[in-house]
Amino acid sequence: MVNTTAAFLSFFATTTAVVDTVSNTLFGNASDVVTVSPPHAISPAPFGYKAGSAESVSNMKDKIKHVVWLLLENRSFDNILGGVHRPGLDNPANMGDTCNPVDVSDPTGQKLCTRPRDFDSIIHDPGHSIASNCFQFYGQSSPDNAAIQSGELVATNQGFIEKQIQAHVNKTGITAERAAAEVMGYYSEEEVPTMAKLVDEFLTFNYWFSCIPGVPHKPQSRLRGFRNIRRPRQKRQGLQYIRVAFHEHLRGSERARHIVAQLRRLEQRVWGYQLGNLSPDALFYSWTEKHAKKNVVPIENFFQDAYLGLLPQLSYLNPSCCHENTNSMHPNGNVSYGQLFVKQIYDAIRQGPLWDQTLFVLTYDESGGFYDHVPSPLAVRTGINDTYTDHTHHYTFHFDRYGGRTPTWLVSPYVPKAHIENYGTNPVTGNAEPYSATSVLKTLGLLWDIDDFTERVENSPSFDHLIGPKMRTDAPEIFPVPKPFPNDV
Ligand SMILES: *[C@@H]1O[C@H](CO)[C@@H](O)[C@H](O)[C@H]1NC(C)=O
Ligand SMILES: *[C@@H]1O[C@H](CO)[C@@H](O)[C@H](O)[C@H]1NC(C)=O
Ligand SMILES: *[C@@H]1O[C@H](CO)[C@@H](O)[C@H](O)[C@H]1NC(C)=O
Ligand SMILES: *[C@@H]1O[C@H](CO)[C@@H](O)[C@H](O)[C@H]1NC(C)=O
Ligand SMILES: CC(=O)N[C@H]1CO[C@H](CO)[C@@H](O)[C@@H]1O
Repeated sequence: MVNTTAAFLSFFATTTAVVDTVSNTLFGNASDVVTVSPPHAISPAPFGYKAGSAESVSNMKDKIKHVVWLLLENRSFDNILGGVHRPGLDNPANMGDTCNPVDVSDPTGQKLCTRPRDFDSIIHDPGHSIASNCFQFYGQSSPDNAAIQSGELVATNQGFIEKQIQAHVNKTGITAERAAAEVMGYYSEEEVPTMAKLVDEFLTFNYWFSCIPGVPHKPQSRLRGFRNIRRPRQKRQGLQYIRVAFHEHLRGSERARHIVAQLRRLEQRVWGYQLGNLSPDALFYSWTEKHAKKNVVPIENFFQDAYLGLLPQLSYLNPSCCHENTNSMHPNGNVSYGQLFVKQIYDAIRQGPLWDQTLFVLTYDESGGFYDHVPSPLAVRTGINDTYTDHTHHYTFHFDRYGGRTPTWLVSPYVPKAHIENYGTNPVTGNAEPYSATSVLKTLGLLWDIDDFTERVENSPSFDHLIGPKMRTDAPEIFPVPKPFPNDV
């Protein structure tokens, strides 16, 4: 098992003040940039509840009867919220712009920096396999795992530009500057009004990391349709563990039967929407296909049930994904389309009769190869024998560190207005621990008496204590309509 104390110490070591003087920037004047991440401390409890305590859980059980979980795709915190000026956000708007070298082996050479860029649609999908993420974080595709765990090798997030150049410049003929702008750029406040509104009105997590760095499978498999692909066992580690319950590989075990039985008690229903040959995430596993297919319904049922007050306990919403005209924000999907989807979901819950009993959780599955200035910390290993090997790069990943930082929100009349949440509390060690998708599972477990799925979930901070005792009555009735915007040329 990972020694979590060492893990956190090494993380702190990577995030203390780093002064990066840049003389050779191609765009922006991000010279003399100072990257200072705030200390990653446990946020004070806004209502005085201790996370996971009987009092806090009982309050949450009293207030929250329905959870709506929307998982957008493949964007980093800095990419989406980089230009949003609100106190407390650990982003370029507050901390200053930061840079990456064009060539990681030449750190004193040319650098390009973060700055607002207009890309409603990113056409050149950044690399986000495990090996790509290794390169982006450590400047090498096969970093020394032992050195990472001991703290000798720390993530510096310097390889994003070079990775994007490698992936797209020769292939498409775009300039290196353009490739850099795609991964280093962020949206201006005017371009992400829906996301800024969420920050102003509800609760934003500053340090929410994806469960694993990258995707342990070939992205191409998605294009061939997941249903016919034998899923790598490791896939379950990185994404929403809720899928684990339906995972065929677990079906034989006693523990799995127990978990599935518990979930079925919840009459769980999952909404998805089918686009082209892609099936909704919820149908990735043949267990769902065989036993719970009726629970996967078109997205219009969600709007109907939200407005009519018919929501089930858990709604898991699948946006459309991964190419033009889709709304998950995954490249090439337009950010404005994704924002409109978020607005529609908010409005439906807000206007419906269950608003005062509902918690809307908005997360991204991973950071998708977009730059973020906050290095990803080490994490409790998911299971003693869990590994994934990338044979091309001769790298074996042990599921013992988090992936990129992603934006995440809690939306409910019971969360504090305009609250920025930093670190939570690891329920096993009592130490500061970043939030992750496993925090959703931990919290749902407390809400509905479901066992922890894995050791990672056991060690994940819950967010029950962020649900207050009193309902807010001034939450906006509807959200503003976002606008499409042109791409930078
Ligand atoms: C950068 O600074 C130089 C000199 O101060 C100025 O001439 C130039 O316009 C600036 N560039 C940008 C993009 O702000
Ligand atoms: C791109 O092409 C140039 C010129 O042929 C070559 O030197 C370079 O290695 C190529 N880069 C990549 C990432 O393939
Ligand atoms: C891990 O793998 C070893 C060697 O194959 C095996 O003996 C052990 O039972 C496994 N442990 C778990 C928890 O699966
Ligand atoms: C998405 O945004 C881009 C950039 O503004 C635009 O060119 C494109 O037409 C939009 N729509 C689609 C379907 O990609
Ligand atoms: C974590 C994750 O898997 N995210 C998605 C990022 O994008 C690729 C496709 O490019 C998807 O396969 C992933 O599901």
